[in-house]
Amino acid sequence: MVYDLYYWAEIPGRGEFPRLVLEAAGAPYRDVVRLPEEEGGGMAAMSAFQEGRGPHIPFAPPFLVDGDTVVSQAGVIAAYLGEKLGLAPESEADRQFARSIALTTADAVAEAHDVHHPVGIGLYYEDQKPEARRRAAEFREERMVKFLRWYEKLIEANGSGYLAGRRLTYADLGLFQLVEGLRYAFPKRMRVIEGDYPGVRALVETVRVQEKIAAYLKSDRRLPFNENGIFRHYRELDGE
Ligand SMILES: N[C@@H](CCC(=O)N[C@@H](CS)C(=O)NCC(=O)O)C(=O)O
Repeated sequence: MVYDLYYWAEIPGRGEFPRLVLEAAGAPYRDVVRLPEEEGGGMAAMSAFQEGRGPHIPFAPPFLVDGDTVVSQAGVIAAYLGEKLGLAPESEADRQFARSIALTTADAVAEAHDVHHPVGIGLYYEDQKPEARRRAAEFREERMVKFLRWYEKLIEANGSGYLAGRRLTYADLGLFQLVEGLRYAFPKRMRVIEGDYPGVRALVETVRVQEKIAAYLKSDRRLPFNENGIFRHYRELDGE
């Protein structure tokens, strides 16, 4: 079974959360929008799906199509794939909690996005710069620390080096992507605070060297962060 992942072709964005799970598991998948139209890809394929093929119509990308099953919401897709592909914890309690972690990571991602778009997602960054500066200060000082401290506490309490259970899961892959995104968007701030979270740092490195992830990160399937995406680096929004 080949999974179909639908997401914007030019940014890693939220599509990267399910994509990392597919890559870490070595699962066969198509990044549909990145394919040529002659092969059933391109933006037309994504629009057609959102307009035409009910009853399960996703509100926004990313979404995954697995036969008759359609799943949207980055954290939910990551959980769905992780549970199917052996990248979820074993016990029921840990499996449930891993889902909570993935959705909390999605919240953190949304907040990182809202730093550069605090007034409206349909407006240009240039039209909301003063508000973005205010939002960025609060995000850097309060929210980044609160999220990272929570992940650190989870790793400490769990005792295995992972966020939930005793093996690498989609929740860990999500933390990897969040930390990489924060490092890209807020390099100065991350340099100052990262050292306070040694468990998080170690887990990010564990993910980076996982065999399939290491190969993926070197491939051209891995898109760099950029200023059209969720994690954007604007010098004026970063600070120690
Ligand atoms: N909560 C959703 C958010 C989805 C979302 O906002 N997707 C963006 C791209 S990252 C989009 O294309 N949104 C279109 C829209 O909201 O109209 C998730 O985590 O997947």
